[in-house]
Amino acid sequence: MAAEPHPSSPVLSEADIQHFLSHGWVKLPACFTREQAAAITSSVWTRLGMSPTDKATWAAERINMPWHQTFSVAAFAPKAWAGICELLGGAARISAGGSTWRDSFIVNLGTPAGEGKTVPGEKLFGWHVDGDFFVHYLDSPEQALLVIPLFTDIGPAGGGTMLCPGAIKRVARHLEIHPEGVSPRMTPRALNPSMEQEKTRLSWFNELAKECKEEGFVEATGEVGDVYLLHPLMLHSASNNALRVPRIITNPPVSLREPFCFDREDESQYSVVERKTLRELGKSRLEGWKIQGVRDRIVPERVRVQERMKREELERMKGLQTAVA
Ligand SMILES: O=C(O)CCC(=O)C(=O)O
Ligand SMILES: [Fe+2]
Repeated sequence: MAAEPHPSSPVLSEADIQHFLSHGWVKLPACFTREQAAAITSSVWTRLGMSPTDKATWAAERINMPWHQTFSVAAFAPKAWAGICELLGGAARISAGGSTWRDSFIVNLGTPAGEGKTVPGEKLFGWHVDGDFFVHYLDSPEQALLVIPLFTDIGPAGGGTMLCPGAIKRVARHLEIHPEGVSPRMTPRALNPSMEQEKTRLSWFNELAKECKEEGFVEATGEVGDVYLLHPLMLHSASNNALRVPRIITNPPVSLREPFCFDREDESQYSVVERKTLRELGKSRLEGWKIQGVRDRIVPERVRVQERMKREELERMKGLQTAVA
């Protein structure tokens, strides 16, 4: 099944595309309304078992919630869907799952100790590239774009995702020289042949972010309805929520029907994301580059954790319904 059709009129200006090619990200404002956001997030606090107005109930700093519902991006946020298609070379290249979003919210509540404290990018320890569920190659289709829809307003130091655009070239180069595949934490296959989830922290990524300090970090701030579209190799990290205004986003993956291609006869067929990858590698074409491993899936620990969380959330929602009835 193909994804939703490609919208006819472009939403990305030439300046947006140039911005993506230079920085690896673009922000599309006002892709959905506050009313839409309010409706889709209406049960978040019941699901969490916390109160938005009582910080004493905020039992965790950040929560990656499980999902209950999926909804069409084209219907919910047509502008975002158009932008996604334009960066990836058209809807026909996107697999069906990539045209839906889920209510798997990522909530950042901050901590009492972190309140009022600004933590710069090089001091964060959560740096990573998304895609904990597959063996990574330069052309991996599983996570073709990183999308961040904002379901709350996010001010500076308000826990917005921190981006590290300078790292894209280093991640791309690492993948180019490891066609045998690397783990989601970038360990070459020879050092982790079974590709099992590594217990080690995100040290490869965290060191990389420190190296990129001079190039600077970008905080994904904005208003409800804004949507960030990021290159799939964009290093990013959760940040400290100094404001302690609850921050809610999601990270819906977009996957492709076929891997990215960096060896196209017809240059006009490169997607914007492919052009950015090539640009970061300083090449116009990767002639003959091929993966030398299997495109394996990995089941991350996250899945088991979220299954348990989902059962707990359903219990809380049932409890609420009983109380109301
Ligand atoms: O919470 C954030 O700002 C980032 C979350 C994230 O990158 C992830 O869950 O993969
Ligand atoms: Fe992430």
